[in-house]
Amino acid sequence: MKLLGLELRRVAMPLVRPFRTSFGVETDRDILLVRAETDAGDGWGECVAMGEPRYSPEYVDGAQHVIERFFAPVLFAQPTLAAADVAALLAVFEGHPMAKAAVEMAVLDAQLRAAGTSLASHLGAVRDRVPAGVSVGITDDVETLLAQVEGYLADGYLRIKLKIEPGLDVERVRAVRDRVGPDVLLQVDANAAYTVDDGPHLAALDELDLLLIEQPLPPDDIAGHVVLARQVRTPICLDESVTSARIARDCIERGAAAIINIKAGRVGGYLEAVAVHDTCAAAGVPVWCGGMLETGLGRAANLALAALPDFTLPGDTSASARYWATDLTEPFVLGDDGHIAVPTGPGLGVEPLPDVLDAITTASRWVRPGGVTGGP
Ligand code: SMG
Ligand code: MG
Repeated sequence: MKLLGLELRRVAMPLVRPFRTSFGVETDRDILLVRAETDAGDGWGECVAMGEPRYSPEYVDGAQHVIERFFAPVLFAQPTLAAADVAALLAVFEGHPMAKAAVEMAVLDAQLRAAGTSLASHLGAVRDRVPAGVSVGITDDVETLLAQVEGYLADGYLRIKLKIEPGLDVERVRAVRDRVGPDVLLQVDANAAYTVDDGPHLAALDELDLLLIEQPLPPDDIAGHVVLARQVRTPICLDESVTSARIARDCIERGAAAIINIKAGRVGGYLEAVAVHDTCAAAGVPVWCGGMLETGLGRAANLALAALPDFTLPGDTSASARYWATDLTEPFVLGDDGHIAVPTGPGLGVEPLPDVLDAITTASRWVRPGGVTGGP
């Protein structure tokens, strides 16, 4: 396959409700889509970088810039390009895993569409539907939180994840546990808001029978997570810390993580995400698929990934309606059984709906070997 061009397209999508975490509030997404134009056809990628560098150092303007300025020339210089080459070619550039993942996803979609193969089967999926969890943001008051949780359970979600931060944690989670009863799968995500000194405080969560505590400490505090794991009975799950299969192995061997959240954007692509999965599976560590408020494009890819064998916990792979009044693709719906079907068509198995795409596009630039055309 020869890469002929990359379209860097920005779309604006309002969330159905604000999503507050310990690091900020998302109300509208400004999303970078990447279209790979190849001599075998086109493919789509979605960059999960947010507008501001709060979840991680990446942000959407920076991702677009690094793709155009540094990644594109390297990829255009290849006489032929396969998706499996992208990560190695871009490894000369430090960091920017979300930007790298978006480009790899677009090339992979083009390649698989041309071959008539679904992403799920290419990655090694063993399921045709995956259990859906939902991530519930921090709310202004506990009644709003309880109402949202009850609404999601009524929708059919099989697992609830509560965002927490210091001061809005144990009591809030206890209120939810009391309301939903002992059988609902419940977990929390701190997005790195605590320090290792909070161990005794976080141990108060143990009696609430949680599946896991996600990323309590800063991403680089692996040693702190090891200490915490000895103070808290609830399993520690790492998200932000795990940026590669190598780091996943290190976290597991050191006892910093008993469970791992896999996000392709965080680890530089769906192919590295499979490597993280394989590393965890070999170590007997369960994984689940994280979410970054994706459109239907990224959601399709996440569902394919979540169909791999070691994804034994429900992920943040919710239905389109959890995020958007109108999704960019045909909407993903929650089945009566609380599962979402894994796409089966070639590549991602979904495409942007042309009318929706036009309506929400705020800018488009085409990067080609001969130069750049189009808006900002
Ligand atoms: O896509 O449902 C989703 C969001 C899931 O909580 C979620 N993601 O740390 O796991 C996480 C957060 C990161 C994104 S917050 C803007
Ligand atoms: Mg997280």
